[in-house]
Amino acid sequence: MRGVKTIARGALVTALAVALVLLVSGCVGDTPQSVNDPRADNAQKIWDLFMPIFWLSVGVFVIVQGIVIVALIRFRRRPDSPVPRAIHGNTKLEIAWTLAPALILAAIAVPTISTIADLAREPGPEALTVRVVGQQWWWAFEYPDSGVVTADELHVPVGRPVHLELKSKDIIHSFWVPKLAGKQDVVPGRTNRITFTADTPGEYSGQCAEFCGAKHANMKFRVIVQTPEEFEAWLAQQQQAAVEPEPGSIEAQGKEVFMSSGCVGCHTIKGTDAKGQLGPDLTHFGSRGLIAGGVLTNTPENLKAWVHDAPSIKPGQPGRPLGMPAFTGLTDEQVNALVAYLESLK
Ligand code: HEC
Ligand SMILES: [Cu+2]
Repeated sequence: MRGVKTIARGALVTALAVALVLLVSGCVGDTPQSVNDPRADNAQKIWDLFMPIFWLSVGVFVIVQGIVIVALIRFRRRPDSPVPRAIHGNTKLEIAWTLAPALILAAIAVPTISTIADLAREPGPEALTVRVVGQQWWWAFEYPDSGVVTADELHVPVGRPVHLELKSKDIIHSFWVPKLAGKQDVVPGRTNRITFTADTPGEYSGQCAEFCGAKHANMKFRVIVQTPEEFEAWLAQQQQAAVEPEPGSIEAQGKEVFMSSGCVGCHTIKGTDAKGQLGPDLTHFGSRGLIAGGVLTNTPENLKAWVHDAPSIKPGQPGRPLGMPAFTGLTDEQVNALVAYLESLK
């Protein structure tokens, strides 16, 4: 008996230690995709709804577990205890524990429904509209008022409502930037909406939050919140045609490789013959910080690796090669020229 008790005590201490480590690990500093640090009205409203419900749940948990523990200890079997009297139901108790949760749920429903309605409200005419197109496995961002098209990075001004029209090219995705706005499904054949007003400039990471196939985990993006002046400057720059390389330069060679290697079938570079629609618009690729749904940061070395063998960097499902193909046939010199050209497209 002694041995069993010692083992049980050891197991309990170990379990508590593990639980404590897990609890404390929630306090680590840098949490780029945490909802508990809202930086926009949308995320703030959800957080303000979540906290009271969380503490209410803690109260329910403590009361229910307290009653269970008291009952276990007080009414436990003792050596000389008689066989307990059998009882059949208790109407008063049953009404009480049916009514109490119903009342709690009704109380939670009031602020929940009003928050849903609040978040779904149409923004005013001053809002910036951006069309977000989710596709396996990257995000395109289109600014219909200025004709700008980009990928991987959504630029928005601070303090101005942003109205996202969410569309899908293929299957269901979900758009989620935890610090700015709640999740919203992106469904083929319909347009869903998110409105938020960011309150702090900075970079916020986002992620597809609906399993959408082999590369789902690499369907990331970034929201760059800028001051209105920075944002207008960025927009003006993105509206320009692609930079034209100096004749005879390595960038000019790269452009030639690009135009003759099949890249044009899938990519657009405005002002050139590249008019493909399958992959991201590369007109200003050099001004972006991420490659291919955030699987790499945009550096010349990473871009080189990507152009050489994209499928091994962003692995998918064998036999179903969706996405960018490998270009292992290109020489090192050709890839270096391509990289110089693409990085010059600021
Ligand atoms: C069959 C279509 C196809 C061809 C051909 C193709 N690409 Fe792509 N490319 C894509 C797709 C799709 C993506 C997005 C992949 C992803 O995010 O998973 C992509 C992504 C990229 C990116 C990253 C863009 C960004 O903003 O993140 C670059 C750069 C790129 N391709 C360059 C090239 C070059 C250079 C060539 C020619 C050597 C080429 N591509 C040929 C389909 C293609
Ligand atoms: Cu997705």
